[in-house]
Amino acid sequence: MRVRLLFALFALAAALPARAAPAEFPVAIKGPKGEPVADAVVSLTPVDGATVPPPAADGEIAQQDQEFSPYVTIVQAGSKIVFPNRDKVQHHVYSLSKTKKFELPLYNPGQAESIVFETAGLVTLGCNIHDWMLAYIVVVPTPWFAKSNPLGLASVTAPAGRYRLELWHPRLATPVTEEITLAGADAAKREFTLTLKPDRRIRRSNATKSGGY
Ligand SMILES: [Cu+2]
Repeated sequence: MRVRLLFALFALAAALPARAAPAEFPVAIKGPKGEPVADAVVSLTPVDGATVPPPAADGEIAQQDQEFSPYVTIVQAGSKIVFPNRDKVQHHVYSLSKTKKFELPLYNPGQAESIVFETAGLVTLGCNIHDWMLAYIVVVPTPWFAKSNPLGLASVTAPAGRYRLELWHPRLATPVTEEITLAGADAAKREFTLTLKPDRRIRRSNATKSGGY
């Protein structure tokens, strides 16, 4: 009886139309002069009530050569990020952002603490010892996101549905938001031209680069 019920369920599942396979949504991000923009974050959050799978992978932000690597990290809310210190010097990683406040004081070479980011939002990382160290974590409520490469290209692979597209960049004054529909087939490449603020990152002098703490 039980076996027969199982067969019936399998038959039913096979007869149901399968949800369209995920398709690519490619974007090209440009600056005001048409130059490619790297490190832009594209995320697609369902607005049609579609279920979102839980985070699949942890993130990693290393401290290496007295810099954070990578500069921009995107994770789904609920994800864990590991912070390995690959330097021979101490760091003091901190965030004062309301999305997630934390600090890793007296953070020794070889340490690799991890922190869970429960809430969607922006987290700005700094180091109390090395002023120039700066990185961003964009926590998004969706597993469908991508970061633009040095050619300004990114591609999000997501199932068919209706989404709120959000575009963020460290130098973007206001995030770009719009609603889009993915039909279940690879979409045509969308181009976004962003108005960017000047890069205000602290320049690191050669003296501090070769020195250690
Ligand atoms: Cu540091």
